Amino acid sequence: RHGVKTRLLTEMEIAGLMRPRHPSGHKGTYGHVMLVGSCRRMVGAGLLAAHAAVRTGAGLVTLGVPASALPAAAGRVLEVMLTPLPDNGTGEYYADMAEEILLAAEDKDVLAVGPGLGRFAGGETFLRKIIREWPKPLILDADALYLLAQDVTMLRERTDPTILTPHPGEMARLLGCSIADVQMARIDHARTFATTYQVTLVLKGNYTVIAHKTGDVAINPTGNPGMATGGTGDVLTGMIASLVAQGYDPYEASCLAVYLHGATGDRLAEKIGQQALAAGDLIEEIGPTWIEIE
Ligand code: NPW
Ligand code: AMP
Ligand code: MG
Repeated sequence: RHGVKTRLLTEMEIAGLMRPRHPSGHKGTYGHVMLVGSCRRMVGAGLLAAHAAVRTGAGLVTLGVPASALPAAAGRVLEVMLTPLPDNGTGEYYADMAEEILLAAEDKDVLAVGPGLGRFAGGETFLRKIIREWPKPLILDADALYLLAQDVTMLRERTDPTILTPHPGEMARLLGCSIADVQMARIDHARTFATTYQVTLVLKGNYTVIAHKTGDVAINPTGNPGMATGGTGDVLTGMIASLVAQGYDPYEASCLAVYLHGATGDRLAEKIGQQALAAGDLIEEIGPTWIEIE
């Protein structure tokens, strides 16, 4: 492999990526995020992602939820718009919903699928249609990665920018190997996946690896084990989606969001301790952390 770079992200590089808001900017300037997730059992996951997208600067944020889970999601994050999606009758998604999602997302700038999506029969067909037909940046996380693991090669049908954010368990499932195998060669696995499928691959965990489709790799030094708690990954997905909606390049958005997410966790750990750190607290600390870095 010639010319591919591996580097540690620095605060200076991240500060250089951060863009000031334009004096005459309006909510249309900063993009519209569409998230799909939050089934009734995990309504919090999509709400965390959506709230994080708001706090990272997106102009507008819409969260799609199964129709009968909408009352449970309503009013929790006032800035977020909700869209009812096909429901199997119990607050879980119904497989035949790709068309409706594509329609709901038509005027949005980025689509992120997965936080609290659930794992439903026929989900693979649903995801394949989204991968084929969604013509703007796509982020796949959490249960969308579970569905993708049914047939990873469906990614070859994707032509537009794509970001995957697996934790080591999800990465192992995508590769059909053990978590120990993933952890033994994190950089190699991330790079090979990104170049093979031409996606941005964010392999999470201590020293998150961000691999570009060309094979370039960035390693993130921020974050701490206080972040090993439910919902922190969902927050990251919302942050990446927010930056992509604002026009950041998908790889730069991933590097910036991962660094900022970890630095926010570090700042919060100073304040309340690793033990007490909760995903929702991260969201309120994104702004102060951004200011500190910029
Ligand atoms: P083990 O066995 O614990 O050692 P899954 P999920 C492994 C939603 N959520 N290093 C882990 O290993 C999500 O959005 C909802 C090593 C286990 O085997 C999804 O929709 C919340 N191993 C859904 O839940 C808050 C690691 O991965 C496996 C690892 C399922 O997501 C919580 C677990 O992964 C949650 O976000 C690491 N760093 N990290 C809500 N409030 O609504 C993970 N593993 O089976 O894919 O399930 O990640 O829990
Ligand atoms: P998820 O498992 O999808 O909820 O994602 C967990 C998030 O917390 C990811 O962004 C991880 O990188 C981060 N995280 C979890 N454990 C650690 C750790 N020990 N050090 C740094 N970051 C972590
Ligand atoms: Mg997750």
